[in-house]
Amino acid sequence: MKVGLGLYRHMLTPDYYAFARQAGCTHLVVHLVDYFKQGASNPSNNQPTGSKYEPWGVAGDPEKLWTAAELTALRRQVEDADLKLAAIENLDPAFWHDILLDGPQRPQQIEKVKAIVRNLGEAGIPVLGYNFSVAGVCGRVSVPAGRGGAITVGMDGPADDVPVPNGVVWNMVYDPHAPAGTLPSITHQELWRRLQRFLEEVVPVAEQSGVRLAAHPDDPPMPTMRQQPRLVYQPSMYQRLIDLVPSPSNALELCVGTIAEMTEDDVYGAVDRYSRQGKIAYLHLRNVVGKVPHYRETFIDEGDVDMVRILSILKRNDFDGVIVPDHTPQMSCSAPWHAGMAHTLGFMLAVKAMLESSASVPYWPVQGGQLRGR
Ligand SMILES: [Mn+2]
Repeated sequence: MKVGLGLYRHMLTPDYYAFARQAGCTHLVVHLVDYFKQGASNPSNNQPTGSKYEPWGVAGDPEKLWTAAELTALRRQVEDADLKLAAIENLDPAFWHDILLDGPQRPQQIEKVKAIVRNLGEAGIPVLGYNFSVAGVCGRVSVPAGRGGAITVGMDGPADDVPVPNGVVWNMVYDPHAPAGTLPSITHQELWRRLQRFLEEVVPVAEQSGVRLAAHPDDPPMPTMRQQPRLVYQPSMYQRLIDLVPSPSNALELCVGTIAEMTEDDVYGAVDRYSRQGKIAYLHLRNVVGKVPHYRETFIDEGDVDMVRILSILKRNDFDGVIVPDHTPQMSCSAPWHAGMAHTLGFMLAVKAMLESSASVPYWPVQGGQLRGR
């Protein structure tokens, strides 16, 4: 397993690359979507702006696709900093809103997504993370409920079912001039139909390009949010997604925290099952207390999830991909994001070192995800 760091667009600078190297990372996962309202400055905690139902920001320019030249330059910049570019995370709603919404521009937008996938392949970037979600990440609150009073996010009961306004998808504004009103609700069946069409059209291009599409589950994993269905809100739904279009290029951006928030199954079984199938393109690591709709995100070394057990399972199944910290609670200092990431990375590196150091691991999972010696 490889340890990486996720960087947002405004963080693609020598200082952030140096921070990643200093914290022990070998890989980066990069977000090219601007969640920060295209502002000149960004909050020191580097959390996407927007509140419970306020969009994160305005989507990008639909005509400015991420080109092979731009992506190649980015990969070289990252490699010049002695890191490897493991993945691009998330598609800009400007490129694919009508794929999610089954709108009139869908045919052109499918071609745009195919072009981006080809560009990634040409640039030598092996993975494209995506989140097939209409409402996106929303409905959570930030509260000082973390260890030591750290501000953290979570849910305290079901969110109000505030519908998604026209012109918004995936919690970003793609059409500021959309007529007043809200998106009609669709069924789960219809959302899966849209995903299937998307995969059937894009996965073959991904195969040809040497790129893996990697699906993030719905965060928070409620059956519906904002009167829209969620796609992957139980661990088994990942299997349904994989089986829709069997291909090495139809893979997962497995988010341990989100899966731990789900009400069914257990997170260890899910990590075991999907890593054994070789389906995890890369992994988000974070800890959590509780399950939807009552949970909060925690620091990596506390919470419900035994992270040593998670990483042991991955090691046993020869997972060779990249693991990045997901979000962390905000640490009280002038650089909450850096402090949270350094803390999480230190923990990850320690467990990795322990698993790789010798045969005398304190406990070791046997087949089936069960542990002995506990
Ligand atoms: Mn995640």
